[in-house]
Amino acid sequence: MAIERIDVNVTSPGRNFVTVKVTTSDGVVGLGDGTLNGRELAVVSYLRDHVAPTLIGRDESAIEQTWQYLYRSPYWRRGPVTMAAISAIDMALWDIAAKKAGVPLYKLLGGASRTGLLTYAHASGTTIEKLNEAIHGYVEQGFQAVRIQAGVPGLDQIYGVHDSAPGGKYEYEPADRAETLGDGSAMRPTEETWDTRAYLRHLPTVFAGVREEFGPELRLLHDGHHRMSPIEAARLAKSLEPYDPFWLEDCTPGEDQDVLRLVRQHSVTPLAIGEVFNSVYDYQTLITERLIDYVRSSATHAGGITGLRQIMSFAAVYGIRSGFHGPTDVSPVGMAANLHLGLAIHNFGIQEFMPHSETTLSVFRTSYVFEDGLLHPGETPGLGVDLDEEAAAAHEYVPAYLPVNRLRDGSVHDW
Ligand code: GCO
Ligand code: MG
Repeated sequence: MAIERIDVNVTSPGRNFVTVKVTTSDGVVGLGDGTLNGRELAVVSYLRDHVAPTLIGRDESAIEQTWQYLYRSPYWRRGPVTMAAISAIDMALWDIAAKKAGVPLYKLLGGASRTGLLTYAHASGTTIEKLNEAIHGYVEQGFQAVRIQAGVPGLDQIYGVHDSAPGGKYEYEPADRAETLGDGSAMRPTEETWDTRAYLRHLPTVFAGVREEFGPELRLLHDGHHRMSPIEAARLAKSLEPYDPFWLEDCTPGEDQDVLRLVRQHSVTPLAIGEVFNSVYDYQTLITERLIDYVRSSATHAGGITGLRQIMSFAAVYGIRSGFHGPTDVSPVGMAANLHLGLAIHNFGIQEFMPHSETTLSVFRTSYVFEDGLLHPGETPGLGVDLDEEAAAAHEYVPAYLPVNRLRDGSVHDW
């Protein structure tokens, strides 16, 4: 049997998603997620113009070989656009293989290593009181772990912070419709202002307020979103220690791997990095020197099941665990891929879970389940996600970008 067709679907049910649909000569369909928030159409072109034509007629079961072909043969390696495209194809081929075997994908990956996946939710609030309200909502839903982000006095809108709807239902996820300028011919992302000193002073009081309300058991995570210098990151990691954080994520921009040595020298706060990485080489120093505790990549950006499994096998040798990226800009297809791999590998740690909106879930039909704080990919053969193409067609692509971040003096800062 062979790959007969490759279609690339772009839909925007609340936010943009890029989905690859591979159809085999015997009529089996596989789906893969290639969504790259804010740069979606670059991946679409890469797939339609440069990948799809080279794969028609090839054996769909040669997954490893196809991965190597797409990684090595273009000569230009890695990068978020290339790797998102490879991810989408790889996921679709694994989906097909598992559907043909008549089993949920995790069974092809070695079977379940656990009963379910410990999952964390995103709680946030402009004040500590509002944050605590949001956390109560998640605890009531059964979550055993929450990421906590709070407003900083003196700063308006900042990363990851909004006041939840009652019941802790999470609706915030950054990707603003681009602002249209003047005659509508130019578009720009929205802008935010940042002050690291104010944040560093405030965050320990947020952790203190949450611990006081919830006691020692609830796992608390925090995302620094790449905003600190090495010494600032070390200070923050150290100042959070009394509150027993589960992890501090992206305390510095991760591409400068060496600086994590400084953070480690000063603190025992567990560290998580990697949502913007796309290959095992981005982790080489971080893993071999054990400078992180959790791998933050997702199947959508790190080369699909094949690429992410490669990273996790390497990490396993060093006792480093997974904390796969699961924001709403990873589609339900990518989320399912994370879940199947997470269930199968030995070195699973925790899974991020921002539930998709009702609108998104009316286009992507999922079979994963959340119960007692644990996610499970379900028992449907393959990835277990269907794309309703008719419903998808009703939601046209909308240009949307993450905000830009500036210091008070106007300098561009990491967002
Ligand atoms: C997270 C992330 C996301 C990113 C988003 C960018 O930890 O989930 O930091 O919220 O900002 O994926 O596209
Ligand atoms: Mg993050």
